[in-house]
Amino acid sequence: MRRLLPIAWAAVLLAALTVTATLMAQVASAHAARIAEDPADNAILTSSPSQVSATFNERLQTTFAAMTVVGPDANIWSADAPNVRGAVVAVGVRPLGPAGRYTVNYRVTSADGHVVSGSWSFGLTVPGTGTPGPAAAASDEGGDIPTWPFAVGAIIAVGVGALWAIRRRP
Ligand SMILES: [Cu+2]
Repeated sequence: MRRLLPIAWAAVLLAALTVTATLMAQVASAHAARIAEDPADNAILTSSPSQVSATFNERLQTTFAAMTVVGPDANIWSADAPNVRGAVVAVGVRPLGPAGRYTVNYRVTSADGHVVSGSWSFGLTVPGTGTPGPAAAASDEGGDIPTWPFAVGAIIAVGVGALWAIRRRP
């Protein structure tokens, strides 16, 4: 029993530290938050916008911004490089093509250096006559770093610690 307790406590401490680190990572990633977008999330359009833009709650760094528009055909429909002005990041859009869902993916750097990424989408109901850019790479399809591996890691740490303590029981 003398050996069992410290091991169990070590496992609990490790799990608590992991959960804390995960929560802190989420707070940090929430620094520059998107507060508006154009076209709006889930907007239904009948014609192509000339550009798409996202507005954040704080000014962004003008370098290292990425923004793409990926169409229902998995091709890129944005044109050129994104433009950052203050708290707004925008990118030009080609005349659109097939009707369907277009997803805007972005990755920007807030003034304090934190990288923020995300996406939103809008629908086009009337097909356009435009031609697409290149096929989107998997990385253009967006998504944030998932936090579930940290939670799984914490559960495994507790499980291994408990198992080890039980096996050492005389
Ligand atoms: Cu920050």
